[in-house]
Amino acid sequence: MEIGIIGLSKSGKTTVFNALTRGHAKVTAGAGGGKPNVGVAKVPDARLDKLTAMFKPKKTTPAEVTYVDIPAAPEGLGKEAGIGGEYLNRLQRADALLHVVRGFDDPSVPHVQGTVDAFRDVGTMDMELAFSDLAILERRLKRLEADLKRAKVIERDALHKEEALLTRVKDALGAGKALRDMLLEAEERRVLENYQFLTGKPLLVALNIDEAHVPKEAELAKELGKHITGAAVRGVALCGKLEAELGQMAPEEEREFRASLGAGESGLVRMIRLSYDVLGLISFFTVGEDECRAWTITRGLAAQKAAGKIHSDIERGFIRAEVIAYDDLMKAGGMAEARKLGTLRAEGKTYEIKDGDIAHFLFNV
Ligand SMILES: Nc1nc2c(ncn2[C@@H]2O[C@H](COP(=O)(O)OP(=O)(O)O)[C@@H](O)[C@H]2O)c(=O)[nH]1
Ligand SMILES: [Mg+2]
Repeated sequence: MEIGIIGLSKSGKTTVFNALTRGHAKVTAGAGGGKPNVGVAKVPDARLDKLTAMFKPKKTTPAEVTYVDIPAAPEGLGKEAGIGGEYLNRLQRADALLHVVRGFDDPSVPHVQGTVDAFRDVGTMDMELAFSDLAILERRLKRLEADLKRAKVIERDALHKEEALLTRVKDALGAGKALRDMLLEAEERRVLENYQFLTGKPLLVALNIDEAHVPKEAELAKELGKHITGAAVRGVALCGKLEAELGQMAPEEEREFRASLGAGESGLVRMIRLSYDVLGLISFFTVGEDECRAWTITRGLAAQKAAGKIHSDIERGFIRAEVIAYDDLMKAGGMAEARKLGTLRAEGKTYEIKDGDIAHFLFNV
């Protein structure tokens, strides 16, 4: 699962990327360029911490989300020139987009549109994404028209169907509706998936606020919420610069510093969780003396498929899963007690793994 970072030039994309991945990618006041930065963020999860305390494993492995910071934003981005080329290709490959919006005031960092206005920029990027999709739609519709002229009778039906679908999407986009908010049949979604439309991807909007505004983070996030809509859109406010600096500190030092600034739970932690959430992902756990680990799956996955995340042999030779809900394990205080209480139970191949389940798979190959 990969999240592509987008935003106007100098909105703080690389800064936020560094904060998320505790990385050291070069922050530029200038144009930037070169290869994309790819990094991994560990998903903070208090449940995994509790399981680690219970099982005292040699190793704890959290879930991860991959972020991609694409440096060479096209010159015209934010000026209705559209998104194209390698930049577009990279965005199309992402499972979701993270839009970093400039909310910080700093006269030494110029803004593409001259002034700092975060909510204007939220709208600008929505337009850019829509323009990009519209350009792809128009090209495809033109080609379909040509194909239809040459098509055999038996091919016509499918082409007409696709044409009608693309026209519907185009009209909706033109009316300001993102693809992710359109009501579509499963079959239609499948057809559209091939095009990797940007407005069809889940979107996370990060308002990159001023250091001075950190104590007002929650309030600003709420304000941001009024400017974003849709089921697959989330918003968060954080100070990228501060989070990047805090990320370089030792955990204890970070906690003290955060408290002294009046900063609550890390905006970053919230953002990573929301990334997970917006992608429709959940975690299940495996526990033991060697390792406690969080595994990432999409919601609704059957036990046998989930087992395949660990190893293909476990999926192939799946016999059954021993499963317990996180809360039940905490209530019982341990696996042996849970077994006695009957909350540790056996489940078959098709059991749908729930968020927070602790699973042990029995298999035979
Ligand atoms: N004051 C302040 N400056 C920031 C903040 N976030 C980024 N910057 C600065 O803005 C400039 C552009 O940041 P960068 O992350 O390279 O932006 P990008 O072009 O979107 O990748 C750099 O000089 C950063 O130090 C912030 O929260 N506060
Ligand atoms: Mg950058």
